[in-house]
Amino acid sequence: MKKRAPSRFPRRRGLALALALLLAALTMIPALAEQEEMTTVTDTTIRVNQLGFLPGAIKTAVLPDAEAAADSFRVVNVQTGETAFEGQWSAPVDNPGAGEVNRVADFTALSGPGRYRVLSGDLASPEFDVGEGVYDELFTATIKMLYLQRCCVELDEEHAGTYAHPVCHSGPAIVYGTDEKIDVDGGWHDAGDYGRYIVSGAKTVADILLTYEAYGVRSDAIGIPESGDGLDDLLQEVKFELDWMLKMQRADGGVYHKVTGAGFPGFLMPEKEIGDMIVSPVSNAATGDFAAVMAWASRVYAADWPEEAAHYLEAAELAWSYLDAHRGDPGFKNPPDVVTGEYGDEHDADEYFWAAAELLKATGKDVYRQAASEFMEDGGKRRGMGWEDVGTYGILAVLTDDGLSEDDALRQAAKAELQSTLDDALKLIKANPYGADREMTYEWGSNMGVANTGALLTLGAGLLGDDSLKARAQHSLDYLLGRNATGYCFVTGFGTLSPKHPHHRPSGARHQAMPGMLVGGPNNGLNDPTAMSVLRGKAPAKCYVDNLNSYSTNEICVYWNSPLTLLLAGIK
Ligand code: G3I
Ligand code: 9MR
Ligand code: ZN
Repeated sequence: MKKRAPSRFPRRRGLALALALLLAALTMIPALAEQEEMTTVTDTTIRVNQLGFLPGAIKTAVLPDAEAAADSFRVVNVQTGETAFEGQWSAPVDNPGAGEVNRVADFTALSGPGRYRVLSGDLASPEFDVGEGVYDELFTATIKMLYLQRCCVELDEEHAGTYAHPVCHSGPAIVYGTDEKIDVDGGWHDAGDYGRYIVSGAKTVADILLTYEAYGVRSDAIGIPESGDGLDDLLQEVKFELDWMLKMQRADGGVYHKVTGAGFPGFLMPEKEIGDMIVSPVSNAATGDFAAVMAWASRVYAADWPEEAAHYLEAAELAWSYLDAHRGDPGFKNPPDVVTGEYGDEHDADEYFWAAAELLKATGKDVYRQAASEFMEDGGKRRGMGWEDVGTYGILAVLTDDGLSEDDALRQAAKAELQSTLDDALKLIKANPYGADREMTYEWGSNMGVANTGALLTLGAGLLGDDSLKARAQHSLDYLLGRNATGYCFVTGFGTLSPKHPHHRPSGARHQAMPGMLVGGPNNGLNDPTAMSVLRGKAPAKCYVDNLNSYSTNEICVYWNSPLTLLLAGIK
């Protein structure tokens, strides 16, 4: 405790001073009201990560219009009113993707816990926190979201609240073009629609397995029905998807691409979509992704679920034998009368590479080592951690394979590839004041790309022995949580300004956004009628609209959430 300084004023003067202060405080009330007003998030508001920062993190805010504020800025503690940090804005930086000239405020040195905002002239940022645990609630919510997307089971009130629903989409599904009906119950609804797709599910599984393996994250308190049973909730949730994936495998090892209705339903709760479920044909991409995540899971689940683990490995090897016999098959195309998500992919060398790398890591067999080497060039270098390009997952598998020595040629090639992937991303991040690794193109689901890059930076820090990479991942997170050209924190239910009308059927049906979902974000392809009508002419980084109908900017997906989960785990 600080000692109170003796008063420099005699009593009477003390009273006069108190009165004067009171008067001053009263006259300040309009100023305070004004201050409240100016903090409403508008296009000129200072952009900042609306959740905040861990004490040791790089901390920055961005001024969208370089001309709009004074040269200096203050970071004020909103509870005490004290200025906790003062600094100068950077020189103006061109930001063509946003159509802006920005300035950056760096207040990394501020590390004391508290709730703050950045002020400059008559501009302010939203409030944010500095402290341990600022991302804990968000982390849990991003995983809980997967539970809320579970299909073919009842979600009860206790665990799903507003989004509780009876069993949906359950029962035999028709294998396209045949009379055969098969049981494919289980798995997560992909996104705002209720389809269940192998390639996007595999990407989600990969990110959660990475969260578990790379960072040792364990939780028995996600708030799913299995919580509290002593087994890990991340693995429980992923197992729900894996066990569905197993049902999507044909006897010859090939894996069906997806199971969906013939088209997309309206904004109904899932149990109200009652048309036939159709299993679309096998694809190499689905089979490769399947082989990769099953081989991976066989290692991770061996301790707690040995029987399942053995089954996963068997399924992975069977999938590989299918792939081996089907080299060169064309990529998946929607059958003429199925119009749900296509997830078409003409290049399968990356799926072959990832599958071979995971199978090698799980079994050590020479046949997979040869295949991994064979597909390294065409597949390993097809960078990506998405539904389409997955080379980077294979690279990560090779780099963490204890069976390969440090100087193994495959490992050396993987290391060089990871280094150059990250170098390229960092160049883009450094050139963009908002920290997205984007220039003039923001693709459908660009937020996944940003989250992937942040997640890869944190993983790269460990794998390449460079701690500075982890610190830089903060830029990706800041972008997603509010320091961007739209001013939105892109996760529903979090931050000061977040999407209220995501393209997500349960949210639409209940007229309330389900929390913890990362929306797709800016997409200057303007790939839906709403985007076309309201975003035309906007700068690429501003092509986002919080509108239920804008599926190309405001949809949500399990595989957009999962890299955010991974990024959050890596930043801690
Ligand atoms: O391949 C081109 C590339 O050459 C080009 O440089 C780039 C420029 O934007 O575009 C690339 O194609 C894009 C493709 O994704 C691959 O990234 C298309 O423009 C883009 O329209 C396409 O978007 C996909 C969208 O489905 C439409 O097919 C999204 O990635 C994908 O996330 C989304 O997935 C949907 C499912 O179909 C259904 N469920 C919801 C889900 C999310 O909206
Ligand atoms: O709701 C669908 C969304 O999940 C998909 O990502 C998107 C693109 O395939 O399509 C949405 O469905 C729209 C359909 O394509 C066109 N008619 C309006 C549908 C939205 O309600
Ligand atoms: Zn369902």
